[in-house]
Amino acid sequence: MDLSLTEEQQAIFEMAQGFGQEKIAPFAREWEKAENIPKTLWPEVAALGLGGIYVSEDFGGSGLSRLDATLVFEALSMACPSVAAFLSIHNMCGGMIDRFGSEETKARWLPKLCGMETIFSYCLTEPGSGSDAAALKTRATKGEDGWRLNGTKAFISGGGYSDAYIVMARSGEDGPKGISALIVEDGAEGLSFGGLEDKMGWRAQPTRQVQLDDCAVPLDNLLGEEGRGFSYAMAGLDGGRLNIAACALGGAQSALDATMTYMAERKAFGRSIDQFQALQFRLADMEVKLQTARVFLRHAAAKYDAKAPDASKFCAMAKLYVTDVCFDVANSCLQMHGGYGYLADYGIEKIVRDLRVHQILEGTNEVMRMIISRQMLTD
Ligand code: FAD
Ligand code: 2MC
Repeated sequence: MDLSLTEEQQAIFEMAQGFGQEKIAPFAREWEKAENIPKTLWPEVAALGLGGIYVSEDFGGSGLSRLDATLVFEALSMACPSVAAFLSIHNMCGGMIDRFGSEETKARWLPKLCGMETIFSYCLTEPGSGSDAAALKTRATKGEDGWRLNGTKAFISGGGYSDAYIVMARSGEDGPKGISALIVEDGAEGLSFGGLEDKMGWRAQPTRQVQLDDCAVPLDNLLGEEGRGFSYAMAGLDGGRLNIAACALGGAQSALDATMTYMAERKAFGRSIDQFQALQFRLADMEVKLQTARVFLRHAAAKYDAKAPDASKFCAMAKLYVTDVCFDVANSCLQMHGGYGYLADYGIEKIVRDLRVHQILEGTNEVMRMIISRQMLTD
């Protein structure tokens, strides 16, 4: 399989990288302090076609591949993993609507999603169920005049900030087959939010509980078919995991780039620290880690694009491998900065804090091992 980038893909990467360096990087720390990404950013993101990267062009998307999307998220994440990852969740929702929505659903939601007039969040996790997502308890009851939703979603990225939420809720029996996916608009009767979570990283984007108290949702806000919501949620996460891995890669690459510059300037024992072979070997190890992570991620994305039967397993493997390796690289970069790595001004500690959660969310890396080993034992 040839994984070298085409000219067009190279241009996509450079466009996203340039945008990130100009419009995100200079403000990343300010937004982290404010715990808010200004909404004025999103129309600019949408103007570049990044609001619906793999949504079909018929509905206002860019119609790009998942491999292309990994390039976008790697490049944007070099400016700020938290902002890039927030956009990746919105895009995951766009992919789910594009793939599973009826023509009416797509026509209703996708143009505004792609234009980022409607920012989407994804609500699967609950206070009592994270890894065991199919045990969710939020109830969706269908009446003649619409759905009523009752329950609480935990850790929602964009909770209280986004304009719409894809909520996985139980409309039927226990287990995965009793779950439906519904679109809940901000302002819906019975929708409220918990307080802002005080997090280690990903601080620029708000995380809150989403509370549904007899929340009124129109009948036609059902995504796809009743009872299929869990499969839609899992399918969404296959691609989401590629994106989350790509965001880890961009963060780690920017940490390594900054470390190379720093090592050439910092002196100890009469020479710049990049002259010590022990540290040169660490650089070599980090380069190998990032290059293998990149190739493996793009291979998994190509599998997804080709609809390969083992694509889910490869998405899980890429998420596990890339996020672990990238956290290690970022952490090593901090070490090679000495005490300065621990100071916010050098930018490395933020990357370490941001990347840590990539090993936890969109399925913990233990859950990734579960998906991989189950598939191995089935094959
Ligand atoms: P638990 O499921 O309670 O797991 C606890 C520990 O046990 C973990 O180490 C886990 O790997 C391990 N474990 C559990 N089961 C097994 C097993 N069978 N074998 C081995 N180990 C196991 N969710 C959303 O739906 N939408 C969002 O937008 C969202 N954003 C998030 C943003 C942040 C900053 C964070 C921290 C989380 C977010 N999440 C979101 C939730 C995230 O997906 C969950 O935290 C994650 O899936 C883990 O669930 P849990 O926290 O309940 O951990
Ligand atoms: N694509 C499509 N369908 C899938 C699928 C996939 N990748 N994976 C599973 N399914 C279907 C599966 O086919 C089955 O349907 P059917 O019986 O019709 O064949 C159904 O879903 C149930 O599958 P399982 O039997 O594998 O379900 P199980 O309860 O054992 O759970 C597990 C599987 C552990 C993989 C899942 O619960 C999981 O991924 N947990 C982690 C949760 C998670 O990733 N949360 C992330 C929240 S979002 C977030 O963190 C953000 C930051 C946005």
